[in-house]
Amino acid sequence: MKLDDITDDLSNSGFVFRGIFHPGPEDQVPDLSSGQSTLSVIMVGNIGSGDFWDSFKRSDEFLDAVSDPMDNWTKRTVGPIAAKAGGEALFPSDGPPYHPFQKWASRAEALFSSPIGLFISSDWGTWHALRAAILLPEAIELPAPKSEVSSPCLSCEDQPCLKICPVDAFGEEHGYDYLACADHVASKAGTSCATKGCLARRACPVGQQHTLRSEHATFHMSAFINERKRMGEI
Ligand code: B12
Repeated sequence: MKLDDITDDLSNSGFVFRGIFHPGPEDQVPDLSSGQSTLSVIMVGNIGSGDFWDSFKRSDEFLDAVSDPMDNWTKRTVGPIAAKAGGEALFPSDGPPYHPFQKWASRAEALFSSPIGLFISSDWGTWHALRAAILLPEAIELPAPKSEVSSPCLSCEDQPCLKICPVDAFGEEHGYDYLACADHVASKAGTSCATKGCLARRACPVGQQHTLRSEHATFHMSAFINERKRMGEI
């Protein structure tokens, strides 16, 4: 199976090929369930809303309003693409313990940790997500490396992402205070975060053209808040 066939299958379903790497022991990539070693890992995700959101909105999972619709649709769609390629898929929601998807993604393409914890690309900022990793038992030839890129945060003097959060959810001392964040997003004062996406994320000047559409942002923020409520955390 050629890499082009896999990337075509992914893009025909609304997903974006996010790069490929050959794992080493430090990457903590498991073997396949058949016992074969994983020799290549293909990262799958989305950038902004784009085709991904439109494809998801047409899915049975979205239309039937099942629980965890995006995760379920992703599993139903990417699982068979991985199997057709002779491999199997892992998902970021598998866990806890969770697989280190951000670390794997940064092995597959130029991604860097940002001051607010999300990983950033110089092309699409933080407006991307990871949806699956396809593990393959063969060492697929890696595409030619692109020219060296460094983190856009290194040349960002103002760091507006760290100044704008009304509840100071991101701080050097406390890391990401996700409960303060959730409390705010669930309150009237947090309507902007709840309907347009995290203010700190939106303050970043990088990749603004990939900002999520309002309905897509609302979907993720509602899921974040509803889960905190279900867990009795807020
Ligand atoms: C657990 C988790 C959370 C927890 C974090 C709990 C905490 N302690 O901070 C909660 C539920 C709060 C959360 C929230 C969100 N998350 Co989250 N989360 C994960 C998950 C499933 C596992 C992380 C993990 O344990 N990794 C393994 C350990 C070993 O690695 P680690 O580096 O120590 O992991 C830490 C960070 O990933 C951090 N973290 C996770 N999410 C977020 C989000 C923010 C804003 C920050 C600062 C930190 C953070 O928490 C982890 C534990 O301390 C990953 C998926 C994955 N498998 O990686 C997604 C993931 C990291 N989350 C992601 C996102 C986008 C979000 C949200 C922004 C989603 C949304 N609503 O739009 C929200 C944040 C709300 C906001 N301000 O907008 C993306 C990040 C993509 C990127 N660009 O880097 C991931 C990769 C999922 C995905 N499908 O792409 N998340």
